Amino acid sequence: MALLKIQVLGSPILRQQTVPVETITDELRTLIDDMIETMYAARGIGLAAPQVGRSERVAVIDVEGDSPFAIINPQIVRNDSDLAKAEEGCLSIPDVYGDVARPEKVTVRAMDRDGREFELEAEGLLARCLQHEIDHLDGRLFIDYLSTLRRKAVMAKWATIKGKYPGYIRTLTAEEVAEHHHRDEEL
Ligand code: GNR
Ligand code: NI
Repeated sequence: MALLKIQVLGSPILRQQTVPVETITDELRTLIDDMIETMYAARGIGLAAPQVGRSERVAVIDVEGDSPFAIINPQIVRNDSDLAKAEEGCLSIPDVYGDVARPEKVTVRAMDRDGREFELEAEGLLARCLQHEIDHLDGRLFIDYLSTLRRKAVMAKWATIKGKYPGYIRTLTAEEVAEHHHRDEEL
């Protein structure tokens, strides 16, 4: 397995549309495994392919911390008209947070890593994470939903942070990875 580099805000691939997966190859399964490892090392609850510089329509999610799964070619087939507002962050915009209103419940149809189609009815944080990841697959980021005022504040903050990521690349530090393994041992 391998840790992947994370693309941060400013990297063009984060704004590109992804390409649906036609066949699930061993190479794609390796990508999925590496994305799961990277998500854990970065302490995220989800990670989408464009965040690791890839354009396949695939993301991984683990909201509970013990049950990672992949969504391949996901689509939202139903969403609740009730919106819920909660704070979001993104591994591609480190140290930036903002409130986003999204449908409280969604039904997502996708393929799993074995090519089987499944439907997932979700609410709460899982529903939010699914929508956040599917947004990534369409080139959208959570900051796109902020008010003009809040977005300006967030971009001003990002201007002070982005210098830490030359070439719009975030390489997880040994400390970040060590902290992850340490947490594993405690469980
Ligand atoms: O780790 C993450 N936390 C999170 C919190 C609220 C809503 C969405 C997310 S996803 C994010 C990881 C990430 O950037 N996935 O694309
Ligand atoms: Ni994200």
